[in-house]
Amino acid sequence: MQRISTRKSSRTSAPAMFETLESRQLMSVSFGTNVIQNPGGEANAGASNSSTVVRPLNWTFNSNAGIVKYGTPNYPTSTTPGPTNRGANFFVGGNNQDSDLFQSVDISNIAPYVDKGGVSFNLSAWLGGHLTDNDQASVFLNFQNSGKGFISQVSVGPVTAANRGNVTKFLQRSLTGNIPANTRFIQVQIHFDYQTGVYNDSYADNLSLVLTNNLSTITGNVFNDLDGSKAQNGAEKGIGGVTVYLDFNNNGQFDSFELKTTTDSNGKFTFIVPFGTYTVRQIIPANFHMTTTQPGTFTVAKGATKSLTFGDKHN
Ligand SMILES: [Ca+2]
Ligand SMILES: [Ca+2]
Ligand SMILES: [Ca+2]
Ligand SMILES: [Ca+2]
Repeated sequence: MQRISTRKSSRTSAPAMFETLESRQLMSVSFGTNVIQNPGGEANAGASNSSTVVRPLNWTFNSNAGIVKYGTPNYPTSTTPGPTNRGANFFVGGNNQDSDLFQSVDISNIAPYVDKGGVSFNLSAWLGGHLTDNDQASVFLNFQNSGKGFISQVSVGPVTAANRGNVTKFLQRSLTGNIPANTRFIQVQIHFDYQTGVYNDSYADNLSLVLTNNLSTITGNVFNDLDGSKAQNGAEKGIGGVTVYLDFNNNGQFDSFELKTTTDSNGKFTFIVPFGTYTVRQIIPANFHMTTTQPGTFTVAKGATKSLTFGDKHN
């Protein structure tokens, strides 16, 4: 029980120490690709003995966590059961105490989707250890708000000696879930839990964190079509303050149960919606008429964006 409480305190209290270093990490994320930088410890050369600590690029650290080269005596080799594309190095706990590696992923640029509960994640990692030694690695995702305050946590692992059958190897662990609303940073934390011996023999490699947008975007603009050309040309500007709505019953008018928004000062509008079939209309400003063709009913796929343009000309 004492071991568990030690691990908990290292998870919850340690991260705040690394604020400055973390803030230099990447500033935006994309869907459908691994958002972890240096996810396999390959960005710099690992240590080739147990007394040297080499820190992996893109990660901050706690205690003696680092990277070691495969094939270093008494460590896993290129043929140890584990990931096929393992590269030259793996992450390791270091000497005889708990340790961690941290990386903060800034997801502010996808906030509108996150806050509607529309972004899921898939986390996977290869986690390993040495023979009967029960040192064990886990990977946590700490979901944090804009001030890096804690929201919630999920994890994969640990992989114990029993899980490995007391054989030196890596096992893959993965988890899929939904990112909680208000998350702006995902702190990825590899926790190396020390149990026995003179060295923390917990290992990790090939981390992956892929985000999926389960919502769709309908976006566009309303412009002042001064010359009636049906295109926004020359100095024609957007029209702000125009009501644009999703005409759910397709009756050509706004009904109280329909979703609406208002164009910004540049005439832009955006709806974030479940994938499906929509008809978008504007409430044409007084003394204007629409020059462009009313967009028809369309289907927008999961994660896709549909763009529309409305041109209006003064009567
Ligand atoms: Ca690697
Ligand atoms: Ca050990
Ligand atoms: Ca025009
Ligand atoms: Ca309607």
